[in-house]
Amino acid sequence: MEQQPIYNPIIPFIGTILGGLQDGKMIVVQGQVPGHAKRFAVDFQCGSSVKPRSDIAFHFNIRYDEGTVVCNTLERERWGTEERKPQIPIPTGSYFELIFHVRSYCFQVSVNGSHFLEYSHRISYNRVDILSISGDVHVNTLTFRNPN
Ligand code: 9QG
Repeated sequence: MEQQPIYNPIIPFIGTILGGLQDGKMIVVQGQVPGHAKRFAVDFQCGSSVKPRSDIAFHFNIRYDEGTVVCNTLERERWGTEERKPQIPIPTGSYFELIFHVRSYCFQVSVNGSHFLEYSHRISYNRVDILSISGDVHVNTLTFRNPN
């Protein structure tokens, strides 16, 4: 059974990814970045604990204030080595579609239909059960597509 889309979630958003992640699963985020945006993040988390903080398998963070995208993993409350791509794929003030495609070896991220980056798994994607979205972003629709 496919998870129902989520419309206009309040940000920060934290919600369950029903059935977790599998090779081929896609999470689609459609929204708009406000004109004044400094940063926003999409986090694929292993639980929703605040203290101690849950592991984050994949932190995808667009930093307008630094002109870069930062990707990382939080494990045992520590950030690993950042993978930076010094490019802003979504201008402030614009609508976007971000697709996170789970593959066996990585997360593939595309923006507005174009491949943007890949992030190799550092911790097993099957531990991920929570999606969190925070920072300067409006989300209109969150869609979950299971592999066939
Ligand atoms: O700064 O960098 C990614 O490597 C940290 C940030 C942290 C992450 C991290 O403070 O911020 O972007 O979830 C977090 O803690 C976010 C908001 C070295």
